[in-house]
Amino acid sequence: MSASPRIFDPRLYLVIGEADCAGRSLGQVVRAAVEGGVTLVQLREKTLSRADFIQRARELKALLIPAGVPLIINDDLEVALASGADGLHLGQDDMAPAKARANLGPGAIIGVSVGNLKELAATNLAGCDYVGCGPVYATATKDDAGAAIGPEGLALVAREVRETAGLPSVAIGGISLERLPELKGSGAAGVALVSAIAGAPDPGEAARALRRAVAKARLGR
Ligand code: TZP
Ligand code: MG
Repeated sequence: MSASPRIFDPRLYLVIGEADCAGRSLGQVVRAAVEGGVTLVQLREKTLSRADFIQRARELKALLIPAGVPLIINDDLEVALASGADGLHLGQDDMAPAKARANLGPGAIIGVSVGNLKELAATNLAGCDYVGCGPVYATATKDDAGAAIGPEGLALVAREVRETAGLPSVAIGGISLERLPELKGSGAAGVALVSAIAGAPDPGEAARALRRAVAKARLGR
């Protein structure tokens, strides 16, 4: 879809919208976070018109191209198509991953959210590249995130995803620098975060510290 993004690497996955940036601009926060070591960015805007969402996605894509970091769009296939983004992330209430794949083509990065083993069993992963798994911990960022499954629940889902579909899982929900070491041995290929980076006083330093913690916990290894 876009100019040679770096290969899919979910180790430190920033999920972000302007409302998450504590009054700063989205571009400012994402630029700092990418300098700090974020490997993948998802634009998650819940209140914008489609035209404004497309505009913001285009600006973000332009900012990410020089860094070689792919841009994923939350939920909206039309925004993904119109903005030249690298992929789409789908929730349980969104279109099937296979439909997204049919529209976006073989090179797109497509992910789906799964909250627990029961949801996983009911999800058709055909066409997916990764599964977002959580919330691992309670989170104030997403109202309807569902019950926290903890590192043990994450490990169960990640194992099932790997064994049945051969796909990587990315942990999400309430993950912080302090809690990240608890994910060691969970089998997750990376962590997806909103507030621990977007809401941090220094998003670049937060990303840098989280990258080190991801390596220390051997996620994605
Ligand atoms: N999906 C499940 S939990 C969540 C999303 C988008 C929010 C994660 O935000 P935070 O601030 O990292 O807890
Ligand atoms: Mg959704």
